[in-house]
Amino acid sequence: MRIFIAGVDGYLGWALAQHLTARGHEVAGADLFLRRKWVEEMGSWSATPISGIEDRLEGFRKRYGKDLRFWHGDLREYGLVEKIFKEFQPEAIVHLGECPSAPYSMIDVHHSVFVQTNNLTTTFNLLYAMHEIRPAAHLVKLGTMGEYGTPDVDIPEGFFEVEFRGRRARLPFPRLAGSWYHWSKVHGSNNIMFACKIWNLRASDIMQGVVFGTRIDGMEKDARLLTRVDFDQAFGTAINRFCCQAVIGHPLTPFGKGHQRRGFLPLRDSVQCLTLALENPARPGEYRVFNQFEEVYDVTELALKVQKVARNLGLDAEVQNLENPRYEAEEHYYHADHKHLFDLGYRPAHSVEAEVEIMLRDLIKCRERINAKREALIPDIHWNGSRARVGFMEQPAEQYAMAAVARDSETVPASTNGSRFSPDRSDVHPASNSATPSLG
Ligand code: USQ
Repeated sequence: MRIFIAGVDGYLGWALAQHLTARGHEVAGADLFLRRKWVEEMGSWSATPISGIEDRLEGFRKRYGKDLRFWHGDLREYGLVEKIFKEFQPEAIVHLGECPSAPYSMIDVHHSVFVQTNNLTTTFNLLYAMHEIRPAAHLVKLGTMGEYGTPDVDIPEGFFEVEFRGRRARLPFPRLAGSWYHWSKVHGSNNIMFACKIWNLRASDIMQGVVFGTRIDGMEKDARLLTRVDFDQAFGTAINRFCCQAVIGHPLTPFGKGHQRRGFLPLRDSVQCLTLALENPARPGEYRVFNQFEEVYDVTELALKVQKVARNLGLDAEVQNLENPRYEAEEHYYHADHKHLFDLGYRPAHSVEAEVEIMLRDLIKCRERINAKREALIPDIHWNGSRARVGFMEQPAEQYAMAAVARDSETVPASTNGSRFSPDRSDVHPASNSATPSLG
C-alpha cells in the first residue's frame, strides 16, 4: 500500500515509517522539523542523539533497500499537500503532523493560537486533498484519549447509545478535553466526521493514550534509525520522563496527588495498532473511532514501577511529587473501552516492566545528554498562563501510593469512587500563581 505520513520526522512518524516499510508498504512522508524547534524552545533536546534528515534517509535506504520519499515543507500550505497527493497518489494517509503538547498549547495566546490553527489547518488540507485528488484513500488520524477528559462514567469508543425524552440515538460521546491542545484534537475529530459524511471519505480516528518507549525492533541496528525520546515538561510524556529521571538520579515526579489515571501503550504497540488500522481500512463514508491503549494506570503506580525496575538495574531514584502545574483531576474514576483494536488482532508485545527495562538500558547510554538538560525536567508552564517553576511537595509519594492501593482494592460504584471535573472540588488542582522554589 502507498502510505503518506504527515509528520514523518517525529517520535511516532519515524518509527512507523520503518515498521510499515519492513512490512512491504511503500512509504513517503513530509515534515517541517517543528518538533525539533519546539523542544529546543523548551530548553531541551532528545535524550537519544537523533540524526538530521539527510542522514536518517541514508540510514533508512541502507537498512530497507529502498528510499523513503520525503518532502520538506509546511502542510498548512495547501499547494504543498496538493503537490504531494498528485505526485505520490497515496492509498492511505497517516496524520501525525500536529503539535502534540498540552503544556505547549497553554503557554500564552500565541502558542494556543498556533497549536489550534496548525492542527486544524493541516487536517483541513489533508481532508480537502483527499476529497479533490484521492477520494478513495483512507485517513488514519491521530486523536487522543484526552479528547474525552475524565468523565465520571465509562468512556466508549467514540459513540454511545443515548435515550432522551423517549427517543434513542447513537451519538458522539461528549468531549471534555483538558488543554487547548486536546481541544484542537476534538475540533479536528468533528471536522473529519463531517467530511466523511458529506464527501463519502473513509477515516479512522485513533484516540491514543500516552505513548512510552525508546524504540521499536530493528532501530538499534543503526544509530541513524533511532527515534527521538523527549523528557522536557512539554514534549516528554510521563513514563519517558520517569525513565530519564531515573537514569540521572533525579526524583521521579508524579504531579500533585499523583492519582491521575490514563491509558498507556508502548511505542512498539502504537505502531502495531496504527498498522492494524491501515491494513483493515474503514469503509467509504465511514468515520470510526478506536481507543488505542494497552492498559490504564495511575501515575504514581507507574512511577513506583519505574523505580522498582531501576533499582534492579542498580539505579537509585526516589519518587517525589511535584506541585501540579496543570488544571486536572488528580483522583478520579476512569474506565475506557478499548476493544476494537484487540478485535483486529492487537497483542501487547511486553509487560510495562519489560518495556521499562529496555528503556532504562537504552537511556543509561544517554545519561550525559539528559543530565545536560536536567533543568528542563521541572515544569513552569501553568494552566492559568503564568510561568513559575513548581516545587516538590512534602508528603512522600509512598503515602499516596498506599492510598492508591487501598482505593483500588475497594469495589465502589463509579458514582462514589469517581470525581467530576469541577473547579469547586478540592481534588481538582487549579493552576497556581505562586512561585515555589524548586528543590530539583
Ligand atoms: N504527569 C505527571 N508527572 C510528569 C508528567 C506527567 O504526573 O512528570 C501526569 C500529568 O499531570 C497527566 C498525566 O501524567 O495527568 C499524563 O501526562 P503526559 O504529559 O504524559 O501526557 P499528556 O499531557 O496527557 O499528553 C500526552 C501526549 C499527547 C497525547 C496524550 C494522550 O503528549 O500528545 O495526546 O498524552 S492522553 O493523555 O491519553 O490524552
